[in-house]
Amino acid sequence: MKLYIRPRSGSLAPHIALHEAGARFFVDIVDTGSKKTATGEDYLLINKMGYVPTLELDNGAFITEGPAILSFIADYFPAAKLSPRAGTVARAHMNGYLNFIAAEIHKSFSPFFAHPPLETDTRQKMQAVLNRKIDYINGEFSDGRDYLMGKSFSVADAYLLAVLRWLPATDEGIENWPFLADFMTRAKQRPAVREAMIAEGIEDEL
Ligand SMILES: N[C@@H](CCC(=O)N[C@@H](CS)C(=O)NCC(=O)O)C(=O)O
Repeated sequence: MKLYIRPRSGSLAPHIALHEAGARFFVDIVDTGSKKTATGEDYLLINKMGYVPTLELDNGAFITEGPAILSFIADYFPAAKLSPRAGTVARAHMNGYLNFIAAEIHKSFSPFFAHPPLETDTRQKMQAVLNRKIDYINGEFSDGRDYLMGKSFSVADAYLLAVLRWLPATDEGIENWPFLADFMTRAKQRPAVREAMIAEGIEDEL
């Protein structure tokens, strides 16, 4: 398998998931500006939108879109127990979290990486939009669960960690959401999370 990533972006989530699964995989780093990969491939032939992540299978198939890749990894490596079993209500709930993180949280962070930066007014409005979504996911942990699906770490947690680490690009800090601050501390103790973060050059956050 080969995972196409841009370090420190949303592709950190499948990177963590592959480490959690104990998968044998290669990483190719994409320059999302030039759309070339570190091994010299034309990335637009791999992912028509030119964004990361993309997972390439050993048979040459490509899987795009973060939640689809995460779901695939969970199903392909069942022994790693990175999701509830397909066809269960719990699995539907996990898919709900994947979609919420992708469509609501991930995309609400995007304006904070805009060039040129947002005007103060718009930035405040965007912060309020983002806060509301983070409030919701913080509240999910108020029942004492360790991870989104309960006791056990799932691919949705890998995605949640990958997006929450962008908070420093905004005007709020993780300390404003105590359940999520605890979640981040807990998740970063996992060997697979540490391996992926070290590989992406963000060991200073551990
Ligand atoms: N819908 C896509 C979004 C992926 C995405 O936004 N990727 C960002 C990094 S977090 C990216 O590659 N941006 C560069 C670009 O759009 O050119 C997914 O879920 O995979």
